[in-house]
Amino acid sequence: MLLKLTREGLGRLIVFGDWVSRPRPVKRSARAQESVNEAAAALSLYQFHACPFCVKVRRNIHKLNIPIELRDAQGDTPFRQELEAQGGRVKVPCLRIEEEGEVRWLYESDDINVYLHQRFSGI
Ligand SMILES: N[C@@H](CCC(=O)N[C@@H](CS)C(=O)NCC(=O)O)C(=O)O
Repeated sequence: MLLKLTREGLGRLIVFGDWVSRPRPVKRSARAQESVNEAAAALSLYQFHACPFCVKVRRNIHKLNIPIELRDAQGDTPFRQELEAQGGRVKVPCLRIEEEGEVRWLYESDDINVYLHQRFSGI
């Protein structure tokens, strides 16, 4: 119980720290941003609000200015069940990627950030 509270408190502190120190999002031409927005429609991030690994990925998403849908998988939610049933396990963050009719579930915050950088930082 105490451990859970400490973890939750620390998570919230990290969320606050992120909020006060967020980097500015990149600016693109309207056309480039539109193409990013279109690509982002095929992505969604399964996450917990106060998870430090999720904060790391959300920070990157914010900086790269990608409108990715965030899906809260904490508690007994449909998104949690979806993550477990289709992704294979409840671990966040996890990026759901739809590609040519196929769905891929990418776990690990570092791998997600590398993927997003490779795909969006040059646009
Ligand atoms: N190495 C992973 C660590 C992710 C991790 O430990 N996530 C925790 C939340 S902070 C989790 O999903 N735990 C499973 C659970 O709480 O059910 C990463 O960098 O993404």
